[in-house]
Formats: sequence, structure tokens, C-alpha cells
Amino acid sequence: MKETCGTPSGEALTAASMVWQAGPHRWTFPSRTLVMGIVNVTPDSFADGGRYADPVRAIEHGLELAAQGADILDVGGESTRPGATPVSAEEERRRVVPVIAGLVRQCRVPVSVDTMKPEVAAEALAAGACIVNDVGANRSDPTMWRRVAEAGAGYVCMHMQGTPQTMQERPVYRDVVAEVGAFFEERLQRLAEAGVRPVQVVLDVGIGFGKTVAHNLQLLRALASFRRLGRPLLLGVSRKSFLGAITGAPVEARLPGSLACAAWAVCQGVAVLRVHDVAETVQAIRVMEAILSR
Ligand code: HH2
Repeated sequence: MKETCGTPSGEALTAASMVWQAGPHRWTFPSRTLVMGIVNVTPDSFADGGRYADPVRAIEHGLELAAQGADILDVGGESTRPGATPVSAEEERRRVVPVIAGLVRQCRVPVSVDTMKPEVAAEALAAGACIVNDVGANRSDPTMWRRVAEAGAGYVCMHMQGTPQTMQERPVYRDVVAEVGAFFEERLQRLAEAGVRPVQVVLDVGIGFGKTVAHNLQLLRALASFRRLGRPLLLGVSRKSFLGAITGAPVEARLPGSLACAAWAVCQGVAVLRVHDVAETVQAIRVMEAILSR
């Protein structure tokens, strides 16, 4: 069992201590905020589509992110940007499995697979991934959860309204914070029924997944309220379009906005940040943590 935790800090921010178990890895929170570096093996991702579509480039990129201080590498083979064209399981598997196997062989950083497909998750886990990052956790079929339970993998349970193809058409909520909270409660129950223990699960409000700019901001404001569910929180805001809507910055110029959100997330007790810019985010959060621990 690897104890992969940092120096406890920010006790004032997080009431109870929580463990996240992902295969052989185990993190105890409160801890330093973990950074999940994004490795998109896709031609069409919104921020870096095509840059790492070649497996050799993708592995090099993952190793670079590990050297910059990533705690987890998240490998994805299907873009989930609004309106993205879905890819087959076969194509997604072809993209991600060699990259996961290469990263597991060449570095010690835990690897996660960003997929909505149980068959891709199963092959990724067999290739050495230890976390399934599931933006499709709003499904009704429990097959994915059974795969996660069998493998004892970590699981990111993300909220999305609709599917990537439809989610931004006209997202509507009565109360986005209450509805995302109710979704998490119901999913923790369904995950447990499928054999996934709470200790395997982290929760993600799904910024940009079936949400307007106002919904995203309400969820960011309310992050600390989700800690009542007793599970660590993961947040993905890196370079997302709501930052462009607020500032006018194009996707390649959204690092400052992404870092502002990262700093906010640290203050709210978020456990894991999913980012493109690992070195810059690590520096920003280490400074925030130093201030908060004074
Ligand atoms: N965002 C994206 C993809 N996966 N997973 C989680 N848990 N949370 C997120 O916010 C999240 C995610 C979108 O970012 P990216 O992977 O850069 O883009 P694309 O889906 O176009 O590949």
C-alpha cells in the first residue's frame, strides 16, 4: 500500500479527515492539493487538440507533466467539448491504452483514464491505470461501476446535464447547487449498490458540462458546501470557455484566469485540480497553501 499523501495543511478549512483509495495508492486529506495533469490523446480537444495525438508525443508530454510536479496523469482519448463527435470504443482504446502502458512503465505517477466507456476503462485498468475519471457518471447502466469495483480503482464521479453533444444547448436548473448536491448523494448510493466503496470516490461538479457561465460561478462559490458529503472534491476549470466569457481571453491566453480559480479552489478545500498547465498551477497552489498554513 503506497501512502501518497503530502504535508497536512489547511485543517481549518476541512473538518473531517478523508481517505481516497485508488488501486495501490492512498491519499489522506486534508493534504496539499493534488494536481492532475491532462494528457489528451485526441485530434480535437478544445485546448490542445492534435498536439499529443501521436502516442510518442503523448507519453513525452505526460513525462514532462510528471517532472513538473503532477500527482496524477489523466489520459483521455475522446474530447468532451460541447458538440464533440463521439469516437468508437475501439478507436478510443487504440488512442489511450498504449499511452497509459507507456506512462506506467516509465514513471511512478499514478495514471487515470478519462473515459465514459466501461470497455475502455477495463482495458485502461488492465494496462495499469488506477483511476477512472468518468464525466458520464449520470448514466443509468451500472457496468462502469462494476468494473471500478472489481479493480478497486479510484473513481471520479462528475456531474453533467445531458451529453457532450447536447449539454450546452440550453442548460436549465431550478437550483444548480442543490441539484448537483442531490445528484452526488444519489450517485454515492448507486455506486455503493454496484460495489464501489465511498473511499474510492471523489466528486466533481463538472464545470462547463451542461452549465451556463452563471451556473459555473454559482457552483464555484458553493464548492465548500459539497464537503458535507464526506468525499474529496476534484475540480476542472483549466482554460475553460467561461473564463473566456468573463475576460474575453482566447483559449491559449486563459492561464491567469485558470490560476485565479485554482487559488480559489485551494481556499475552498478542493483536493484535486485537473489542469493543462502543471508547473504554473503547482507554484500557485503551493503559495496559497503557505499563506493558509501560517
Ligand atoms: N473536463 C474535461 C475533460 N474531463 N474530467 C473531470 N473530472 N472534470 C472536468 O472538468 C473535465 C474532465 C474537458 O477538458 P479537456 O480534457 O481539456 O478537453 P476535451 O474534453 O475537449 O478533451
